[in-house]
Amino acid sequence: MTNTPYNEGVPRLNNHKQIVWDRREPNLDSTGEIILYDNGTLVQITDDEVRDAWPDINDDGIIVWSSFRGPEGPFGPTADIMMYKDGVITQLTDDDEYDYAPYINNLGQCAWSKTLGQYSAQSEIYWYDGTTVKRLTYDGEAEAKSNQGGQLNELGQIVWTRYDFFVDPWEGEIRLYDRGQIRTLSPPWMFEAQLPYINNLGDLVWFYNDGSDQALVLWHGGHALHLTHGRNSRTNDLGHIYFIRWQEAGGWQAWLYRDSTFYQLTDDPTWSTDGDINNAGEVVWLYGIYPATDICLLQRYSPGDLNCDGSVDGFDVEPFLLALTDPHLYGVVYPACDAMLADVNADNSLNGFDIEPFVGILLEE
Ligand SMILES: [Ca+2]
Ligand SMILES: [Ca+2]
Ligand SMILES: [Ca+2]
Ligand SMILES: [Ca+2]
Repeated sequence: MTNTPYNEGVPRLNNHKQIVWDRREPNLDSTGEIILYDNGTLVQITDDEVRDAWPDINDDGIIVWSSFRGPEGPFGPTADIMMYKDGVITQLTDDDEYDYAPYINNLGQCAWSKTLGQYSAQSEIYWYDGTTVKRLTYDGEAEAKSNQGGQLNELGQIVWTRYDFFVDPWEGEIRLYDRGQIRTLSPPWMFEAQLPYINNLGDLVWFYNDGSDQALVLWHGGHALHLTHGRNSRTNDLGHIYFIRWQEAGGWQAWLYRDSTFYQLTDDPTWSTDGDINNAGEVVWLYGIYPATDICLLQRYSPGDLNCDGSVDGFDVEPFLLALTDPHLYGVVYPACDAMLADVNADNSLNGFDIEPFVGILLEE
């Protein structure tokens, strides 16, 4: 996606292959701008002297991020949550605390963390219901727990990590807000459980420290299932999971779990780290070692692109008919493609019902 001298930040991806990230001059923390990749074009959303960081985007193209525009705090300028919608930037928070790392769902609701400056180890989850900003957690100054990484799905469920940095070693647990109640999902023996992500089925992924490595957990149907070694996972609504794993040769590498199979996406000395996955099975991630980082995108051919040349047009008619009538022969003729790209109506079978929607795509072109 990029090959620049800039320090590109962690990318986030929506279901329309729009991607956002923050871009900084190498080794210069005081600035940063929000970049949007939209249908082949890079758009710079912000242009000011403050640092803009950690953007997220929903399917309506609404972008949220942290802007370090507030009064000076113990760690430099404090941050507020910004929202970009229909070309207009508005501010969701306006105070002298650190509001950081917002997430936005397709209902336009957001969740993020607010660090309470005077007690810098204390942070609480805040969320925006589309109209007003609300505080979700409050552990109090005496407790001073650190609630971080708030993220929410379209069922009104919010997840985050509740850290305790006042014990040594520190502890972390996975918290879920659901229908007015907050509970802990990770059992006490799951040491340093952190970074939960919930999809629109109510399934979660997170990881914990199992003593020798980082163990990836899938929470499904009220049960925690140990998946593999890895961390920093995200899942789409089909249960596909992006995660990273440390390997002796090469360091951090990108992995994909899809339909009960693990795929290693990268295998080279350049690190692949945090990323995102959408419902088309496309993946973006950060590639490189700070500050020389770039963005990678794993694209997929779209339904109807039966000759796998990146577009759906008249050249796809013949291979489409071959895929319908003889998928085996299709696989011989087009070994690098997939006959299931002819499943245009997405019902997992190849038959006459795919013809009309296929013609529909051709007429749109
Ligand atoms: Ca800026
Ligand atoms: Ca603030
Ligand atoms: Ca094609
Ligand atoms: Ca079909």
